[in-house]
Amino acid sequence: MERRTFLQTMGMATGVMAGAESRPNVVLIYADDVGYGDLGCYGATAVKTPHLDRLAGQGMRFTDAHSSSATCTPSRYSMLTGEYAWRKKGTGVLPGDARLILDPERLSWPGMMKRAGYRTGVVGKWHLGLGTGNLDWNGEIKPGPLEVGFDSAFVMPATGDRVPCVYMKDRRVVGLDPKDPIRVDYTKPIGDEPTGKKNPELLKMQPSHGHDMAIVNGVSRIGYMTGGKSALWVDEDMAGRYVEEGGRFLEESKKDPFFLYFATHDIHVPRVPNKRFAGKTTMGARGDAIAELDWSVGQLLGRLDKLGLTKNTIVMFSSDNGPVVDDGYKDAAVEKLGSHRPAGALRGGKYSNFEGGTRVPLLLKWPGRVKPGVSDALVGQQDFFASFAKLSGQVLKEWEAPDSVDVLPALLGESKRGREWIVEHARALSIRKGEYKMIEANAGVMSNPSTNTEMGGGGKAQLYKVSEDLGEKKDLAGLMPEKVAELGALLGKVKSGPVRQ
Ligand code: NG6
Ligand code: CA
Repeated sequence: MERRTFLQTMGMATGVMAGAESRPNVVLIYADDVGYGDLGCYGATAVKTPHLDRLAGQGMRFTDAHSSSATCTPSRYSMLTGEYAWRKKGTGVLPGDARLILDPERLSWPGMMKRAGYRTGVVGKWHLGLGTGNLDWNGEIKPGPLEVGFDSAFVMPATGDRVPCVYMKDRRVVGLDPKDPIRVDYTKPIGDEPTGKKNPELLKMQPSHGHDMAIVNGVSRIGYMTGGKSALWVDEDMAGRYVEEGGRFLEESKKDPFFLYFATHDIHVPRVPNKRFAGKTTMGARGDAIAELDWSVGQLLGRLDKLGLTKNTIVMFSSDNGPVVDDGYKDAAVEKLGSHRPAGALRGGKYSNFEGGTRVPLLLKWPGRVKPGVSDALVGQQDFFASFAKLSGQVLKEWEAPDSVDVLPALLGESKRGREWIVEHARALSIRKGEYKMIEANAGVMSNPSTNTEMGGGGKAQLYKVSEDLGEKKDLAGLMPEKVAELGALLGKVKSGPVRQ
């Protein structure tokens, strides 16, 4: 059965377009842990982001765009599958030795783009698991990115703070010497290798919480690993390496329509920017990582210009979850934060049920088609799937991308209307509809002292009128029980299965 969306029923969907216009190149620059207030174009003044600000000035800037979740793995899962991650067990933040959580049998966003004739590539952070369990890092690694719709991949398996600290190209670890095999263990130290816990004297940056296991490049990580010495990454070179690999993909793909999912490590911990950026902002390592991220964006935009591809390439920028200042290393981000507000006017940040958890920057530029502007439309990253399916004339089956809404007219700035409602996912689920947001009753804490995050936990449902109270200061649940019940009923329905809009 074909699906009809709310917008189609309303006669508002954009028609399928002919010629090159229907298959523009697509580059998604997906940053890590960048908050709603972290970029100049979203009000930051303490750190400069000229390239991102230029991107914003040349395209659409969204004020109510959301990652599906307040952490990385579930956001990426939802974006690539078009299905809310909280529907599926095992989609929380993954260890570096987790098995692949995407189902190769199901159509993914890149798989759909491929079907539409695109060359697809991923560069950067993966964090969606690899293999089927008990992975041997020294052999062919699959299933992985290539099995779920990417034609090429240059990725780090999980995160910068999780072992193994190596890059993978397609199905192999890059630069591995077979005589020095990699072993990974997330349960116990391997042999008597030094660890952050035992050997703090070997570290160039101390952990503040967690992150006291294997030491790689003077930084202790989550998980234990040995071997693979010739393959270990150098954190200071990571952004440059991704830019180089992203550029290579663009160069190799310039004749096809292409889709590049460019997932930066910046500005996640450990924040170890290149010496060109280290110490160059007033905000410590976190500010320096923002500057490095902005540089990466500039490099990719420059590359598109050089290849003559700018006009018919959609470049999007967004983040996988809200901001966090201390995420486990003593990198002076807290001390040097000054008056900078990573989540802008929002409450909470990464991990939080409040808007700071999932409301993130979203920029979209397409010089050949989209007029610059600012949009308040409610959109989610899980909507890219259905929206780009529409743009490239792909018809999705009822069960494909079940939680993805075609918001193409909003993304292209042709309609002010995006979704009607959205579910936000952190420790608890919240639902936003119209002017209100309801956070369901949950067993979570009100604040997390290690990351200093307002989590929004609590045993009773909370209700905020976000249209007026963006900072979610005034809980109206007691005053408006009927609104709580109405939103609770909708959330209940969505929990029991996808609800079209
Ligand atoms: C947490 C880590 C944090 C970060 C996060 C995942 C500790 C104490 N904290 O468990 O540092 O890695 O997981 O971040 O280990 S994410 O952006 O990939 O979701
Ligand atoms: Ca993240």
